[in-house]
Amino acid sequence: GHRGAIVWFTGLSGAGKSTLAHAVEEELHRMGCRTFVLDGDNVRHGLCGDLGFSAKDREENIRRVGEVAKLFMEAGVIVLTAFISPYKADRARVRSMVEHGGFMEIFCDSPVEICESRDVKGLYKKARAGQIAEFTGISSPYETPENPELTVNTGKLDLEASVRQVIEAMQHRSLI
Ligand code: GGZ
Repeated sequence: GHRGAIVWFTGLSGAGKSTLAHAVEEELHRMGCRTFVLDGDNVRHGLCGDLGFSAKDREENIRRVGEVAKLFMEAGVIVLTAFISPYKADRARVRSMVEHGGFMEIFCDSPVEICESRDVKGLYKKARAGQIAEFTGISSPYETPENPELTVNTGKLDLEASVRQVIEAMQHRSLI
């Protein structure tokens, strides 16, 4: 068996957080782990449907996600969260809610130039055109993690190699 934990992916829009979290989840399932992925797709429409992208709303978004992740963790689940979570203070607050060792911050490191050149959803183009205000990396800040448990170079690595790095880091920390 395994204990509950929070694996917190942070990085720019288009850095591959959600894709990586879901791929890691698949691998964890193969290993017999109980997991749950929280990301914008299942949170920003419901639980956080009243929130936008101002600094204050992002703070509240991350606070709620942190509280929900903690509940799942207490139920013994390995929670994988995929949110930009651009502010250091907000990430630190979630970390401080979790007992030592149960929280892993994973920085999905892909430079804004690469995220923008891929622009999978066309959001960077809209942000440049002024159609989306306060867009992270363009007109809203992203505070790079200083001491993440792991940095994955998602701008360069393929998905399989990225998954392997996360799984190895989790094993190294005895989470699995
Ligand atoms: C950043 C935005 C914005 C703005 C809409 N800034 O690539 P996506 O589409 O699927 O991921 C982004 C998602 C970010 O939501 P989070 O909940 O992760 O943000 S935070 O942690 O900062 O609260 C993007 C879309 O929402 N999106 N407007 N202005 N991303």
